[in-house]
Amino acid sequence: MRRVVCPGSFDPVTNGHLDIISRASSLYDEVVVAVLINKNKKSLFTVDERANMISEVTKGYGNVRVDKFYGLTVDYCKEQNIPVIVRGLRAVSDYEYELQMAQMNHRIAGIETLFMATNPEYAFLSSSLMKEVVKFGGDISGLVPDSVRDRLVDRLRETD
Ligand code: COD
Repeated sequence: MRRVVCPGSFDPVTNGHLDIISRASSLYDEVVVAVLINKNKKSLFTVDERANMISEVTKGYGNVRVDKFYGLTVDYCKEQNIPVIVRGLRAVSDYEYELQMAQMNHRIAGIETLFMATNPEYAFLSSSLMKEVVKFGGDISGLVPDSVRDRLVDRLRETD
């Protein structure tokens, strides 16, 4: 069975993330979306909330599973016996960091990275921009699933 890991912060999941997940799901038998448990980074949503939102919006795909992990992505890949990581590349600015991570991951664990060119329709999306736009009252409809948009609005209102 051919499996791939799609790791990330997903705080929260956007239509850009979903585009990569959906395209990976047509290439592989199983896509594991792995949400990083990062104790040092302050996130808007808890890791469980982020994972639940992804599960909800990917439930239509028969071959997407959501999990959480702590530590190195390559250790998670080894533990799950998955040899490939998929990453989306939005722009040249993503490239340097992604290349460095891919080369390190290959060097220390032999894990391959598959880069997917982002769909231009979503190339400008990032979770942090979504939060900033909502915080100041902007409309992000069509850029994240509606259920995620509503949760983002509620959460940012609560924390205002
Ligand atoms: N369109 C398409 N793809 C997108 C878009 C978009 N608009 N936005 C984001 N993506 C892609 C990203 O390129 C990435 O592939 C994925 O979606 C997840 O993105 P984020 O921003 O939610 O997640 P990141 O980039 O913060 O995740 C970083 C990791 C958690 C993967 C990384 O920090 C990591 O592996 N950490 C664990 C420790 C480790 O192993 N470090 C690396 C050592 S070499």
